[in-house]
Amino acid sequence: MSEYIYVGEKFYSKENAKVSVLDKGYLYGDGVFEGIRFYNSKIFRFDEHMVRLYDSAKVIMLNIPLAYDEFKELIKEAVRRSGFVDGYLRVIVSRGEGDLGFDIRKCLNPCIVIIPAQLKLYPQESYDNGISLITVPTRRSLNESLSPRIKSLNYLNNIMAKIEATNHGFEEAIMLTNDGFVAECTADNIFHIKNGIIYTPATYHGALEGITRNLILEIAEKNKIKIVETSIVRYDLYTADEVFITGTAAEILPVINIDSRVIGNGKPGTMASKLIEEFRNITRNEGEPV
Ligand code: PXG
Repeated sequence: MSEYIYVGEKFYSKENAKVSVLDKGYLYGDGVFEGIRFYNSKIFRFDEHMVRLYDSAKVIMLNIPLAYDEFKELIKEAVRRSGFVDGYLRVIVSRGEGDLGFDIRKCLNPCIVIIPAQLKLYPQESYDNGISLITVPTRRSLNESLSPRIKSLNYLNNIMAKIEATNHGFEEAIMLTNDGFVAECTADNIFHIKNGIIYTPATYHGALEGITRNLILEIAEKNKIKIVETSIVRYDLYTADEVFITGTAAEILPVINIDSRVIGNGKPGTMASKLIEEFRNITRNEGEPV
């Protein structure tokens, strides 16, 4: 049985990979994580993910018990051990074991988990034909309560939004800020195109600074397409020529309908298709070899 899931201090088989019930990650969602892709045995935008992980940890005052380069090496080893050539990595650092209270001073051993996996979130049909979205009542968490820029283990807010979407037969939800601006989807950033210009919610409106989002900004700039990070309301999405969503797991998905309004001509847009093509090119060629 191959041992490729790292927990605490060593690798385990999938069946034996376990964490303690006293881990604060389990008890309170106290920890941080990253979802990373590797293509053709090369880890995509590895440093960007790792920097975001260390930044999230810093904000919640969690000391990652490994030096940056050591951590990267360990992740590469997990990929090598898995034998997967293409796949997804879930990297987690939780506060570790303490007592049943909140005092982080009692948690002396943060727990690292690395899970290489193979993942297909959406069927091919969704990529070919596009998906439909619904705006849900659950709002993106307030900056003033828990910064939505922290990729914490506590995703209940987004899970509630996802439940609302699936209850209505939709795969993904649009989440608004408390004052009604479009923030993002539950695990994806959102973009729309109007008259050849690409728009996406600014991070101060609760959008995670997604690695795939950054890649779209980069591709647009390289191709001299104007791209604007700004305040967006539902009206802008309903009347857009094209809409698409991006995330490490979903990659790039065209959107053809939002809240029962047909987007553009109801088919994946040509500009989005070009971006997807460029995205494929980059993911095929870039990355840090394992
Ligand atoms: N917004 C949120 C809230 C996210 O959690 C993204 C946008 C996209 O960011 P990246 O860096 O991946 O382009 C995320 C991504 C999943 C999954 O399995 C993904 C995320 C979190 C939980 C699950 O798709 N993060």
